[in-house]
Amino acid sequence: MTRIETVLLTGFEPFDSDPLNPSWEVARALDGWQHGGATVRAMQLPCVFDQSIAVLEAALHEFQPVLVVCLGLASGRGEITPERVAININDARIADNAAQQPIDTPVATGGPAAYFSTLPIKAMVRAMRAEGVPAAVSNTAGTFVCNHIFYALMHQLARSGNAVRGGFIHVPALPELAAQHAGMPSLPLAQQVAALRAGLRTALDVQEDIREGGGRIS
Ligand code: PCA
Repeated sequence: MTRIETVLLTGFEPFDSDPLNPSWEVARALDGWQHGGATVRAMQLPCVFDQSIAVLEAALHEFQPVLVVCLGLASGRGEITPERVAININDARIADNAAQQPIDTPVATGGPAAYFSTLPIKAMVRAMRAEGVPAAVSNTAGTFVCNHIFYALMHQLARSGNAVRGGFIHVPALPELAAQHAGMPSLPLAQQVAALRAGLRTALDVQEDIREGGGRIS
């Protein structure tokens, strides 16, 4: 029997009274996309502390993916940003979709302060740029539900002890969202999807990340 390899790609439901969440639009556009014997399975996560982790963990258990990439919206950013680091803190500036607003609580009690992404983030950024899409490494995923799920994912993968790669990518607003917020940068869906295809290809094919500057002063 041929083993079907799954790439789990998650996006979030809308939050903060937005009508849509680009991260889910990108994920679902890639549902069923294949590369090198692996097939993308898109899944929507609730924008809710803890509940999002339960949904993710159930999906990890069910699909036993070979690669896991979680997506979220970072409105205000104009580039696709693979995240470098997840930190063990919840500090919500706004309430989540279940009206919870944790302040300075751990994602996982007793867990390490942080985890690094195990995706080849520099090579992914290069591949995305080669598609003509603005991309950059980010050194903070914030302290809201995106960092929360990123940390929980890395914590789970670390504890499972297998070599499954995982990480988180923030995506910009779509033009239809930016049209409601003056000055908000955006990228069209087709460009975001093209960048993610390049990023996923890289994450599946490239073992060693490249050595290339990705630091920022701020
Ligand atoms: N972005 C939020 C949570 C859900 C989403 O898409 C964040 O950056 O934490």
